[in-house]
Amino acid sequence: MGMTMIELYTAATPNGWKASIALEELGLDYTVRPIALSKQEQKEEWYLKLNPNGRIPTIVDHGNDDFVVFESGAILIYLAERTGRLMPRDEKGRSRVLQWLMFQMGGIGPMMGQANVFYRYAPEKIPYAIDRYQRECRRLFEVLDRQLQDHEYLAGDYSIADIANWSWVHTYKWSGVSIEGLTHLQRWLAAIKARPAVQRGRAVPERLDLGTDAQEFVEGARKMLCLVDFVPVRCVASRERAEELHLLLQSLGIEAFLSFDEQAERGPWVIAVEAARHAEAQRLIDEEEAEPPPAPLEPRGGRWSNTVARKTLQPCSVSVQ
Ligand SMILES: N[C@@H](CCC(=O)N[C@@H](CS)C(=O)NCC(=O)O)C(=O)O
Repeated sequence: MGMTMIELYTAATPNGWKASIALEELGLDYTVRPIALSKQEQKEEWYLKLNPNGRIPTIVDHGNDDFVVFESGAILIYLAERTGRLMPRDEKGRSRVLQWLMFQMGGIGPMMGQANVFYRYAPEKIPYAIDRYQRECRRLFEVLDRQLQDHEYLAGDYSIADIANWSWVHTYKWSGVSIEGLTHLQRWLAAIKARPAVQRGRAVPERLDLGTDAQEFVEGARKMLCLVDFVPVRCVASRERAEELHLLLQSLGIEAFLSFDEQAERGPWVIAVEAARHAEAQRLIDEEEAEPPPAPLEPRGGRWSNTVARKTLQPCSVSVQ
């Protein structure tokens, strides 16, 4: 293949690892240009010229007239074809690899990606969406498990199909999906993880330890998804109380979300508000929560209506929506 000097534009995410793992497995000479997803660098004009989709990864092959390839699946095929490795050349063998590669590109990747969005990053926890994507991931994992029952790897020898699927599936915990009982999948996950080239590729652009950097990672992902504007202000035990406070905030023109988090300390109902009005909302909620219940005890509803009236009289805290 002659001199190959590949430039890899990437970030520490499953789609990025597919490219770096393949480059490591193939022993190709490459340089890494990290892309700061949380700063939206992937949407900058110069980068869109390389990758019209504004996502990572992208490669530029300076050993082939500066040829640019975007879409991780296309990058894997390109590298395999350039080197004649990690994918058989015969029609059927090649097709088998492409089938499992497409399975990852059209199934595993999008479903785990959505599971992450709704389970990890969304300010509002929508049980239906979380459940739907996690179930679909589990179903896809079972498909892999069945294939791996009588195949050491997904399609013949170790190939780009294994690299693509492994890069996503090994992050199953982050998506909140169990691999319990999927013994063949577990065996395959461990075997691929043990490969030195996989370990080197997985550490590109830098090692991201989800255990310690989890919060930072979530913040980064939220910024990337433009969800950064909502921050939690209070957890309360009852849904009714959460709804009352939600209503109060809304009546003052403060955008708020309710979410459900079983692990929340004083939860499980979490009230999140737009960051720009966080201090104001916090003060208000602290005041509300400190107030003793009014007497005489009417059914809730009248409970803080006076406060609403009082607050709405202050012109500066009212905004028209
Ligand atoms: N189908 C694309 C998906 C790439 C993709 O979604 N990349 C994510 C990181 S895993 C990304 O760049 N996200 C940035 C954004 O959404 O702006 C591929 O396989 O290359």
